[in-house]
Amino acid sequence: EGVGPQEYTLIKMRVQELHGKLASLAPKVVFLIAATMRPETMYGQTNCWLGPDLNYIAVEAKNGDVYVCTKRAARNMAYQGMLRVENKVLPIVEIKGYELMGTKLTAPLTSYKTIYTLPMMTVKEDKGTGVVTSVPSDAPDDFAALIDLKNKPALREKYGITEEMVNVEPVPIIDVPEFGTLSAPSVCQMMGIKSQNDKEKLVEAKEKVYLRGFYEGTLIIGEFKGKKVQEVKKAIQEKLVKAGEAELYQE
Ligand code: A2H
Repeated sequence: EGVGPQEYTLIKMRVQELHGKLASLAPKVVFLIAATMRPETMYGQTNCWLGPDLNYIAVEAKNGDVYVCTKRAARNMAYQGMLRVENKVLPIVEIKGYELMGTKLTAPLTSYKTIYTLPMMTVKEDKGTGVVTSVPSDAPDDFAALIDLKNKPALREKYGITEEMVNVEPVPIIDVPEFGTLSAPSVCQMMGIKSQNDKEKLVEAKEKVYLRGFYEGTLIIGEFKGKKVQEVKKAIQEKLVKAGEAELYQE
């Protein structure tokens, strides 16, 4: 980890229907809050990752909406003035990741009208919000975890995930010299990565794709089509924040 605070863009993924423990929150609007370093990739979101065994809480945001994230993230949000009760965390619901699997979400910028929450074993409790948006076109971790769920019926069954929920494909959003428009899938293929268990290779793949995507990538979709990622990252972040679809967060 680097020195000093890390800034994340928090992406608000709206829960379409409130079931189970979330049902008691109606008529409030509930969001899973994903932390990303790559707001410019939100055009390619295909699903949302939660750690099945992590603990999540629901808390009230400034405007009365409900945010779902880890307790640790909620505490940071409270200190950053993002929650209704400042400097304090008052969970209105406590819930395990596995209880939220298969939740239908509406996420900004992606062409998928509905995306689903799915399990990823490597989601860390002590980073970001514990909610990770999945962009398999540009994130090797996301691509590997998605192919695992597609290839392993037993893994899907364990968490009540249907084939329909994983019936998504990486969306070409950024062109990277040599890697093409689906850089994570191509690098995973070149390196023989077949699962999220290929941990060492994934670290290497992630570095390659991340650096090249950021410094040499060009967007091929949306209003900033044809522009370099580096030049538009900030503009896309600001646009999401202005639209009420994202917030800035530090840790
Ligand atoms: B990134 P850094 Cl397209 N556990 O977002 C595991 N991973 C987490 C996490 C957690 N609790 N919270 C955030 N992340 C992921 C997009 C993306 C990301 C792309 C490419 C690379 C990439 C879509 N997933 O990150 O160590 C999130 O995935 C590679 C660095 O704090 C977040 O950004 O820099 C990134 O890790 C933050 O990791």
